Amino acid sequence: MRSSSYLLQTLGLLLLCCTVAANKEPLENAKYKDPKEPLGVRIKNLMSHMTLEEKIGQMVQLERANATTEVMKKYLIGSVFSGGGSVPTPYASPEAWVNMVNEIQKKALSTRLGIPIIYGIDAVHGHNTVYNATIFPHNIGLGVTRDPGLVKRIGEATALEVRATGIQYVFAPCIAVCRDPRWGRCYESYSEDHKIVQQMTEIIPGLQGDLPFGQKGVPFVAGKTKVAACAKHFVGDGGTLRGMNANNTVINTNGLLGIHMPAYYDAVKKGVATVMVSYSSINGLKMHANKKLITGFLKNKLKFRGIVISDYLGVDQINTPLGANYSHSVYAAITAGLDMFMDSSNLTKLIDELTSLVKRKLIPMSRIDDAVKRILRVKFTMGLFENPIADHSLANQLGSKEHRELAREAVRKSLVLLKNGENADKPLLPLPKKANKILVAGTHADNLGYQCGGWTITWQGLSGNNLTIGTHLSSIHSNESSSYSTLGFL
Ligand SMILES: *[C@@H]1O[C@H](CO)[C@@H](O)[C@H](O)[C@H]1NC(C)=O
Ligand SMILES: *[C@@H]1O[C@H](CO)[C@@H](O)[C@H](O)[C@H]1NC(C)=O
Ligand SMILES: *[C@@H]1O[C@H](CO)[C@@H](O)[C@H](O)[C@H]1NC(C)=O
Ligand SMILES: *[C@@H]1O[C@H](CO)[C@@H](O)[C@H](O)[C@H]1NC(C)=O
Ligand SMILES: *[C@@H]1O[C@H](CO)[C@@H](O)[C@H](O)[C@H]1NC(C)=O
Ligand SMILES: *[C@@H]1O[C@H](CO)[C@@H](O)[C@H](O)[C@H]1NC(C)=O
Ligand SMILES: CC(=O)N[C@H]1CO[C@H](CO)[C@@H](O)[C@@H]1O
Repeated sequence: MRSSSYLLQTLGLLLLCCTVAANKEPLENAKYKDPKEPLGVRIKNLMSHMTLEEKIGQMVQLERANATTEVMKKYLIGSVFSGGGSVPTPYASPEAWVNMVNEIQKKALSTRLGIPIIYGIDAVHGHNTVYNATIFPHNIGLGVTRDPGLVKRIGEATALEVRATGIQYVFAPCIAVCRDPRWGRCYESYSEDHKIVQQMTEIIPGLQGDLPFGQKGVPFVAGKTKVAACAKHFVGDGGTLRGMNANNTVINTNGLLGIHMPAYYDAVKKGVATVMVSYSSINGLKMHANKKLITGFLKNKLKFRGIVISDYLGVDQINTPLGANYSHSVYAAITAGLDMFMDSSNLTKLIDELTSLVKRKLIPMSRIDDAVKRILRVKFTMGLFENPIADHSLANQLGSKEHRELAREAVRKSLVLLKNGENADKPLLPLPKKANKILVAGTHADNLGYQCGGWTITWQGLSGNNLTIGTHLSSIHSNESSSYSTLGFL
């Protein structure tokens, strides 16, 4: 009797352990650790070592404040990010950022498989969360420069500044085609004209590096001075009803494919590593639950092979109110083709739901494997396994003179003069060299924070002159070579 109950126990144990990795090869010299092995071999080998828990952990991106040692190790988290305005300390130096990111990275590296995290941040007009970073004009300004080469150089500069802080991933560019200026996030769009938005996807090879000759459409990041980019927000974010943010884009197939989709062709062709899903809906269906467009179009038709990431709590918004019927939301998002959840608030709920959906076979293991393969592909491709820890060697790139000069060039090229005076015979500009008074008007006139707009230090930007450095109004005042003697304020 004893031996049969032992058999039953063993069987039970085996069943319980059905999520244990199949590969029994010793980890010390596992193939995935060898950079000389081809990408496909490394991915396959690592996945053969992974348990369900380790796979699901890779699919979660947490806010830095939640990335405690306990959580990182217990849930085997694959990615961490800085939410809008989330900084190690106010005025943190690039060195302090590097140390913070490395601290979290070391937690990930100390887990069984030692899979490095990828750390993301909204660097949407320069490395805008970071004190003393170069702030470039917003996309709406860059669009009017009609200069894709300039935008590519801005991508290169931004990548260096982001790497200066130890970060490897940016949630940019926004390739929305803003069709209604009432949309509050219109400034994040290069243009209402999809052709201009398409040209400006040149920022992607700027951020990530140029795809090697002959390669097309594979996620690519050229090493330690480049960052993974993110085309967002897939798709139709700039086409919502009356410009209402994250609302419904009512459109037929021709409109969708002709206006909002074209820039995704360019982004994928140029090797964009990730795509972020939009909070908005298409014809009443939340994009986070849209299988036809995420899997059917982006993954199958455009052959996108990188990571599809949610927007923050985007999955919680599939059902209303926020967080309702969460099990269904997780199911719908994964079934639609989502690979990574940006979600800090409901970590244990998310992991429990996802695990349970897989164990109940409502989500096939093949879907989880597709997601994990994409995440690992990006991590291996960008050299994260070889270079997970950042050093301080790029610190002087943050806010460098060269980058500030590039920003000035962009500002000059983005200025738009709609009308110069009453008529061409009586132009108002240039202003006369000698004038007694000049009126500088408006709440933004003496406010660098306001002038920099949203996504500057914090999510919605800031007021005042304390946290941004730049050409201050007083410098016009004090400019000895100008003859303006009085400045008026409103
Ligand atoms: C659009 O906005 C309206 C008004 O706030 C809201 O009732 C509706 O649910 C929104 N639709 C979507 C798809 O978000
Ligand atoms: C959750 O959503 C599913 C699918 O829409 C639906 O069948 C189910 O009734 C919902 N459950 C609750 C509690 O709302
Ligand atoms: C995440 O961090 C924030 C800020 O520290 C905290 O308020 C929140 O409770 C944390 N959430 C979880 C799930 O740990
Ligand atoms: C800003 O960065 C530049 C270039 O790295 C550096 O020279 C300068 O000291 C920094 N300024 C502040 C206030 O940190
Ligand atoms: C800006 O700095 C000044 C001088 O240090 C201080 O008095 C003021 O409160 C600061 N303003 C903000 C918004 O932090
Ligand atoms: C001061 O005026 C001169 C001549 O107009 C100009 O070249 C220079 O850029 C100005 N400096 C500043 C800080 O505005
Ligand atoms: C499913 C769930 O609990 N969602 C919650 C996630 O966190 C946000 C913000 O804390 C809540 O509002 C949601 O209800």
